[in-house]
Amino acid sequence: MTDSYEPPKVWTWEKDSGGQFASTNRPIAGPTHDAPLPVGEHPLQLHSLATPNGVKVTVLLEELLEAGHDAEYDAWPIRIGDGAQFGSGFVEINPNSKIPALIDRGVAPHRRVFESGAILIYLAEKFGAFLPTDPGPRAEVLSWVMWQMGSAPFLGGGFGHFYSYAPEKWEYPIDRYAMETKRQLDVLNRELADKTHIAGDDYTIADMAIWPWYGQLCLGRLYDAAEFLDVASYGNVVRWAETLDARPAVRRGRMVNKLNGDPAMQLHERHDGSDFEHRTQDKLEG
Ligand SMILES: N[C@@H](CCC(=O)N[C@@H](CS)C(=O)NCC(=O)O)C(=O)O
Repeated sequence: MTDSYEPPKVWTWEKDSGGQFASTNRPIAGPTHDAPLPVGEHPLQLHSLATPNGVKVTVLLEELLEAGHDAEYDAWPIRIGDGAQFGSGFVEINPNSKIPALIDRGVAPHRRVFESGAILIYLAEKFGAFLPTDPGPRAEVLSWVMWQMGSAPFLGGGFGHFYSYAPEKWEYPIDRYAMETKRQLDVLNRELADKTHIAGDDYTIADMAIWPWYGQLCLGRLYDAAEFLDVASYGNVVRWAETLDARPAVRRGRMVNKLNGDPAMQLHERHDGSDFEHRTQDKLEG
């Protein structure tokens, strides 16, 4: 990092900043092109991608289905590397241009929901599951959902960005965000010392919010950073992460709208429970 940079009086957008995603980063909101969204046959229409923020919602939907709720949904991929989050249809359902976003067409008027935490709460309330109704336990679950929403940008946008995606390795930001990420892992590790789940003994949307980020980090799936952050030292988080990872609905949730990696784990579009069997990329390409 050059230490001679002197910020100008007024920042202007003159060049992209380099690094992964630079081609889609921009300092203005709003749509860049016309692109109506597709509509499937189910009331719930999810537009997303299998990043940690997307996986939170697909895990919840698959858990709801597994528990017998009528939560059938269509899931459509938004190719953020190609700028699809700036298409007019997507911007209508999320003015912030980030996945995930949901449309509930089962209510009149149709309802849009954006921000993964808001989608988790909306679905948990709609189906009366994975979120207690008693004010005390409910406050505990919502506290952890909000903790996740506030904390993960330091992990993803901070640590992940500078450790994996930035055009060069700079010690200052990597140090700063590695320290904060490890502090957050320690928060979880202490909490999970005497509980099976993050908000108590029940599996809730707090676990579903936190697992795709911190659980997958401890399973070595995020940023290739397990060794660097010594995730093995957070034994309680690792145990919890492995327990959730073994759930069939979590495995299915990870597959939905996944566009890279093992073809057998990629289900680009999800319209029916049988798609996991018949429409993964290995089957479509084979
Ligand atoms: N706070 C948002 C964050 C969503 C988010 O950052 N989504 C990323 C993928 S994980 C995205 O769509 N990035 C595209 C972009 O920034 O242009 C949420 O939790 O829903």
